Amino acid sequence: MPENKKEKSGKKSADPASLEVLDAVKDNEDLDSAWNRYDDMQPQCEFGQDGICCRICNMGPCRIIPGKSNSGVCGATADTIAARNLVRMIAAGAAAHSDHGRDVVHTLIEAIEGEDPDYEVKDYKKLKKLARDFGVDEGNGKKDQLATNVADKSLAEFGRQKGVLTLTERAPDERYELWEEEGLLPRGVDREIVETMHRTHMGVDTDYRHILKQGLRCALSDGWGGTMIATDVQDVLFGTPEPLQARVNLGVLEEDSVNLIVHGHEPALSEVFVEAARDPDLIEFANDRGAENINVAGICCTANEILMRHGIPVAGNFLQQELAIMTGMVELMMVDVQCIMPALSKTVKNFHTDLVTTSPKAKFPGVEHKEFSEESALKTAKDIVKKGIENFENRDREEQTRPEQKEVLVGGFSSESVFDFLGGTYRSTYRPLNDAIIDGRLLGAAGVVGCNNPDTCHDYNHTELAKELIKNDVLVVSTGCSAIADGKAGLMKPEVAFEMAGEGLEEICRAVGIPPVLHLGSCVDNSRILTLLSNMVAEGGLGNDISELPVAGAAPEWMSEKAVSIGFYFVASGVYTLLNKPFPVTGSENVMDFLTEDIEDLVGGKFAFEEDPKKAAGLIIDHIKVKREELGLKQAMYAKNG
Ligand code: SF4
Ligand code: MSK
Repeated sequence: MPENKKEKSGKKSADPASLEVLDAVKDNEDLDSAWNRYDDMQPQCEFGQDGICCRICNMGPCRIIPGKSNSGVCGATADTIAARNLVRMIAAGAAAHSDHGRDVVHTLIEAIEGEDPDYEVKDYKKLKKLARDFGVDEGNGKKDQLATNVADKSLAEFGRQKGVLTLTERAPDERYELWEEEGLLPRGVDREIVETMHRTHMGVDTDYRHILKQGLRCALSDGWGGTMIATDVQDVLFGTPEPLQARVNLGVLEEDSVNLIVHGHEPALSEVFVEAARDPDLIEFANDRGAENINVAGICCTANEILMRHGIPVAGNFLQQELAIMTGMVELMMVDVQCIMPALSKTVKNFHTDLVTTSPKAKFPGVEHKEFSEESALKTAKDIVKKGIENFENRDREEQTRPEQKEVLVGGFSSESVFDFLGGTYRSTYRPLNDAIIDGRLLGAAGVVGCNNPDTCHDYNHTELAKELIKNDVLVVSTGCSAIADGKAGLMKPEVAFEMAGEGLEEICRAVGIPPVLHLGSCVDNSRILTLLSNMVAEGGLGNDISELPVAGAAPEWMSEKAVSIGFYFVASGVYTLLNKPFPVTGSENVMDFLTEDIEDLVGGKFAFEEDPKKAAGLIIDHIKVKREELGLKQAMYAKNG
């Protein structure tokens, strides 16, 4: 069994609320959790961990055993097999993000063309910016015409067969030219995913470098295509987030209110769900049933979406989805797509919680399905809210566990609003940020993102890494479950900078009132980080390409295929990217060398793997210092960063 933080710390989670719930249910033999199931799974298959098993054709399954079977039946080597497996993970991750993006565009179309639609364009400025970036005709100047043109263009981007994804032009010129030279400029995401699957079919692409290059291109079509369109169109439809305050952790569940949880990724239904829960008739219905109010809270990235735009409380991140139900306080959990544990359907059988699936793409056996469509979104949302209210009387107050822990956070940052804050009185500008890096008040910046995984003490790596970075004057931006972990740990309160940040970062946080860790949103909002990096280059003074910036990325508790795609699009964009555990390719020395060394010559970014968050922070800081030196910047202003 691999060494991990769970063994070292002896804890399943760094989060006291999660530990409290796990402790409360530990004697219930009918209940299990991701942690128990992970333990039951030990030892995990080493061939799988090393990425050297192949079952893509029926001559297999094959596994590489050095000295016995050095290749598959077809002759595929460990290098080929590991590379193929990895890029298939990228294709699946890119598909998940991008299908999400496509659905958001369909919601935009409903907003424009629907009869009595439940959606409208909320950010016209962003719509115009997107139209300009897409080079689309502004039509008759009317909002609907412009939105139609943007929606048509966005949809066409997904299946783009020829040419290049338009939004890659947001990257610095040098980056774009590098992608062009290396044959990495992506076409439409559908096209890249299909080609990735084709190339990794039995008997097609055999050269691991060539396979991995296609992985990079596929990931770029996600980051600068499907994912970026998802974020931008969501901002157009639901509004670009602005800084706001919210609460986070299981303590947001309320004793006297109907607790409804939304979990998954796509905000189209959860946006109207929030609206439905504020409906006076439904609140009155809840009051009649003995509840004081209707309390909507979120899990995972759906949580981040409605937190960012409405300040809706977050109940928890990925590993807390089962725990929320185990509190016995949740009347209903509504789920859509991605990161929803199949185990939920069994967990709810032990509690009064109703589980409802909503996406046409995701049903669970034995679980009620109330299908969402844009045409009847509000009606569906109201039906689900009502169902949750009706379940309020079934809560067993004797059996519930009520964790007290909840933290305050300031979230709602975007690539636009962060830098309004940082000093752009008359216009958004990255000048103050770049200047802070140039004069050494900030050492640099890091994006810490991604999932939880029971192979690592829950939240520990996220929070320890962030603490270590801010202590060393590295501004942290965060998304996904990592952002939720940091929020729970109190790292998203401006005042935490006074206790935990280095002197330079503290000075900036004090001057502009921001926390040292900025919540940038959900997993698709990693595209905000790409935009932010491009804007930093465009502002000037920090080189001509993303790879020159004193920045890094990290996913210190990663688990999903989406995280693999995200890691690859960051590296392909020139970012040094650190993961706690390697990708499942360790059975191929060549593939490992390519990812941690050779890839840097190709794209300027590379991967590093380090499980200990303090050592990981050290690697990031060393990398940032090298970049500063290469830029000829004086080292950081404050002695400890010297
Ligand atoms: Fe085995 Fe080759 Fe078939 Fe893979 S493609 S299962 S290595 S024979
Ligand atoms: S939800 S992809 S566990 S970050 Fe986006 Fe969290 Fe990872 Fe899912």
